[in-house]
Amino acid sequence: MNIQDIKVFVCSPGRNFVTVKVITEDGTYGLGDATVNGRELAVATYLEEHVVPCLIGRDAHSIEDIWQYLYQGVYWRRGPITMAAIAAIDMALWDIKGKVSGLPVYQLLGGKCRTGVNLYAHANGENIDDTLDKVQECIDQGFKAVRLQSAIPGLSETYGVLGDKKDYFELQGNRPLPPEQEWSTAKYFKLIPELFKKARERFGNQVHFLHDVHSRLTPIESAKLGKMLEKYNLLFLEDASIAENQENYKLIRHHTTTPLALGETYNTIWDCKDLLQNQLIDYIRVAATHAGGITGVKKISDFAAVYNVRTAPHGAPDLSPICFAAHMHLNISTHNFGIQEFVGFGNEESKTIFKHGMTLENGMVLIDDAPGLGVDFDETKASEFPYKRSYLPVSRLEDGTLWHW
Ligand code: CS2
Ligand code: MG
Repeated sequence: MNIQDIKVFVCSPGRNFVTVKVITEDGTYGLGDATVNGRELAVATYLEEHVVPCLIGRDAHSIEDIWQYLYQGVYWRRGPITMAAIAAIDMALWDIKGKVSGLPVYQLLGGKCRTGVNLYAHANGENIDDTLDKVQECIDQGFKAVRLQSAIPGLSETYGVLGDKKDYFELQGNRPLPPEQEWSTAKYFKLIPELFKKARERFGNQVHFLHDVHSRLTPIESAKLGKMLEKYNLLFLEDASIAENQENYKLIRHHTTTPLALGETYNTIWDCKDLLQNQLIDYIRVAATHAGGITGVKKISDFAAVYNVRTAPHGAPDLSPICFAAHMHLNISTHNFGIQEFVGFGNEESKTIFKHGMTLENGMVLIDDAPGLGVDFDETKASEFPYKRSYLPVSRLEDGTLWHW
């Protein structure tokens, strides 16, 4: 069943998404997500200019060979742009294989290991009490795990806090240039232990707590924070320090038993191999869109299983419902799945474009048995929301030093 055409769509229903549609000679098509937040056109061009011409006429069933062809067959390997392009093609080919076989992709991956996919929700507050009120809202909605992020007194904006925006789509908006945000580790350290102390006092152990440091601490600072939070028994502390140097996590691991999660910025197994085989983390957070698709994530997940590391796929609003669906098929069929980040199925505009049968029930996502990934994409609707350049923020210390956002 040969590939006849491949289309790339960039739309912006509140935020940009890059969607790939692979069409076979008999008209069967598959969908993939290639969204790299803030670099969308780089991926779209990579696909249209360098990948699509090489795939026309190839057998759509040859998923592994096409993956290797696009990965090993290219001299300039790895990186977010290349791997997102491979990811989108890979997701689309799995979608096609499911549709042709009449099976949901999870059946092709080994079938169900669980009834549904456990989630963690986001509680983002302007201060500690506001954050705890948001935790209560998540509990009321049935979530059993909640990530807490709070504004930091003395800092105008910080990662993960919505401020006066109603959702992440509005927060990301279409920033003409990267907004600059201030960071102070000292001010952060004053707040975070107090946040989790108050959270445990108010909620006891009824829910799991998580926190995303977003790579802002040096390893010894991460170790210190991990130690300070041990008594609050987090499910995991995410991106405790920058991900590029896997050695950082030897130092952090040496000092604290707070479980560690990392990996949303990783693109290949090579980025996390040392972390996994040395058991320096407890959860690997690679996303299908950023780590080479279903094929790429499966390779990493199986390697992680050897070292008792569970998966906790990235689930931010810049991953489209197609990526989220790919995660559901992976999560329900991966034995060492841990937990899935969940920020909703998108805003009202994006729901008119991306159609799916996934449902939210009691803090879990349930997927239906539609063949393939179970998501559809309305090209006409998508064209009503044209691309708008947008940037992620840049972070600086109070003295102006450029820092990790
Ligand atoms: C965050 C992301 O969800 C998370 O864990 O780290 O929201 C991240 O900031 C975005 O995906 C960046 O585009
Ligand atoms: Mg994160």
